[in-house]
Amino acid sequence: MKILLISPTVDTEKRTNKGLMMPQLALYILEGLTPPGHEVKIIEEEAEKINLDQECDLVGISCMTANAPRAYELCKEFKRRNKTVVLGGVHPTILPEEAEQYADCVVVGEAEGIWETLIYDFQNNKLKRKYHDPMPDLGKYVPKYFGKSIKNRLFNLVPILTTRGCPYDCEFCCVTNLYGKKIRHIPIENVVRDIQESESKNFMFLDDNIIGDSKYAKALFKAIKPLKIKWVGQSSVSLLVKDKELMELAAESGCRALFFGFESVVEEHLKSMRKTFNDLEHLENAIRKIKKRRILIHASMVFGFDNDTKDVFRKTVRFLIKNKICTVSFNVLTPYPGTKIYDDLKKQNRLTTTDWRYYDHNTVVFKPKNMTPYELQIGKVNARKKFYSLLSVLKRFFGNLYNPVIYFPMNYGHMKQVRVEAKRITKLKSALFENV
Ligand code: B12
Ligand code: SF4
Repeated sequence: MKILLISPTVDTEKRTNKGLMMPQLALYILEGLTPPGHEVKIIEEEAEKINLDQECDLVGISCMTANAPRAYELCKEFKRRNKTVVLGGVHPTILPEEAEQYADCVVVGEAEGIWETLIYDFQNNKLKRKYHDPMPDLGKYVPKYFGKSIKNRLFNLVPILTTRGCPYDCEFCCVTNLYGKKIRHIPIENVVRDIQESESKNFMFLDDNIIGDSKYAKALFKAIKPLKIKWVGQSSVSLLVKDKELMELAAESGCRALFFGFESVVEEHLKSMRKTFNDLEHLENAIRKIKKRRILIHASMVFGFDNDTKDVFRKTVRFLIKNKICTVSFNVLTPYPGTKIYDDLKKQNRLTTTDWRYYDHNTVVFKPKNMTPYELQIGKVNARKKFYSLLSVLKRFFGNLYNPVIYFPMNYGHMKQVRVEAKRITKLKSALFENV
């Protein structure tokens, strides 16, 4: 049987160079779970065009919220060609009833423990409308050998996973809703096996918080240290610096950069968050400690919380430059379905669109409390512009001297993206911001 696995793009007019993208792990997991004897083809539409008429028996599409409209369009096209389509991923998991209107079958949650059964049922004409295993055995997680698909991709980074689930349940995030509050683990020996089999030396751990369970994380770091790899990942800043041994083990095991969700530098807001420090002084101390370990910091910031006023952009950029942060993602608060923020804003009649294409962390889709949607949008673009100005890149370099090989290409990439983003917002102005 021929199986086509697709990650749809958001904008079919735009293509990204595959060399700048990391392989979509979900599709490779599905390939790895596929029983022998089937032919699997993976298409990442952001980088390549899909031939809708190609020969295949089953189409599996993975989507998050922003590419859900395109995923639904693809469902229609393939069904018109008499193909059977299965939808899975973040968005169908949160809104399965919506996804069922377009696909023959919807997978809610994780594919481990389901995909093989689904294929068997399909071959025996018994495909169900919905599959869901609420607690799959993560020991079954088998990413397919990536082979040439990762060669010449972003820094040859291999995506890898060790845990699922997050206890924090932040009001703007759907992860706890997706994977549950309990942190579940992939056996460490499987992680070591996957690292060795990939034949790569560069890895990106996709866990929401690689140190969420510190006992497991310490054992993992000890086990991977002898493999002499370099890795980047996401972690909670407070958990990391509170545990000296953990931080040392992370650095010794090859950690080169960490992605931290700082989210805000507004102290009233920090106080309400459980996953970071509740004042700026502690956060600044933590940054210094992490840098001492020669770990680059990528911070994720979110604008648009109810306690954000118009000076939040200036304050945030000042904090990030002062602390010489390596790179930053500037996001706008996005009320993804399945989050508390979505329910609250919907009740308060503050959503300005439910066109999912715009639910991407980059586009304002609600009425903020202390500014207009356009002020929030342009404030975010300008904050990014300022942070990635040449002067700021040079100033911040002095706090990141230990890894120029990552520092400069990453900052250069963002500098180029700033112009693209400004153009996109000018284009969107009449569609999204004129009447709100
Ligand atoms: C790592 C990550 C990234 C990496 C992706 C690396 C890569 N190429 O693999 C990077 C940093 C590039 C990234 C970028 C973005 N991300 Co991201 N990302 C994540 C993160 C932390 C893990 C995703 C992941 O790969 N997990 C591992 C895989 C194996 O899990 P999975 O995708 O859920 O797949 C499993 C099941 O869902 C299911 N499944 C999935 N697809 C399918 C399909 C079929 C047919 C079937 C049967 C089953 C199935 O089976 C899989 C195995 O069990 C999640 C948070 C999370 N915990 O989910 C956010 C998350 C998915 N990202 C999010 C967002 C918004 C983005 C961006 C839009 C942000 C931005 N503005 O740039 C971009 C979009 C990039 C793009 N073009 O796709 C949001 C999505 C919210 C939403 N409702 O849409 C999340 C949930 C973060 C959050 N807390 O809000 N991301
Ligand atoms: S933002 Fe991070 S810490 Fe908060 S619920 Fe989502 S994954 Fe967990």
